[in-house]
Amino acid sequence: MTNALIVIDVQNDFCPGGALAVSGGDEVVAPINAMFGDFDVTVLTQDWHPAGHSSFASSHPGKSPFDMAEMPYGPQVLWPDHCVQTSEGAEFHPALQTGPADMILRKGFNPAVDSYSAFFENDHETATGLEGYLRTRGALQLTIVGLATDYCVAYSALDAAKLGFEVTVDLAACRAIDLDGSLAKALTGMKAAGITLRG
Ligand code: VGL
Ligand code: ZN
Repeated sequence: MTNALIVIDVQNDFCPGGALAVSGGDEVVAPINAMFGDFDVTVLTQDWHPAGHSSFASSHPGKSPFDMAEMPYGPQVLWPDHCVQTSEGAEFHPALQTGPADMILRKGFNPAVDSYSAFFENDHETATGLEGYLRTRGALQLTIVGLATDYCVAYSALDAAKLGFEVTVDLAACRAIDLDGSLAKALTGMKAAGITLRG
């Protein structure tokens, strides 16, 4: 059985001091570095938005960060500007080992559509190509870790389960944003989808 580690968005902007800091976000780095050797396939994802991205509150006059907006593909949380392509905030946390990664996947580069999931953009239709990569590498069992538990980790895990992968989320190597009960909702949804929650 080929297993894969998918490390979601361990970037400066999601760590303390960053533009969309997740509480304790930097605490995932050490456990993730310790996991690389246990997997046949390793993928890092990077949230990678153009300046002026439609998920930024600053792109919606009169809106503030964490307000909601109605997009053609459904409701969307508006975020502070974060992970702007080539900015320091978009770089991986400096202590994250990137050497062991087989592939680095960037997402969220479409100006009009956000992409929480590593598999599909938020329209739930536009594929990132990760499914094909994992299948052609023969990976069937996925362990997903990183930031943030209730957004990009949960959306990636739910899509992976829907695609038929056997999915584990290791919560010891994840941290959450927890906006209006989003963490509880994400955990309930992942359990209902048959995802194994560890840690
Ligand atoms: C994320 C909000 C906006 C994440 C990315 O990585 O969970 N959350 N962009
Ligand atoms: Zn983002």
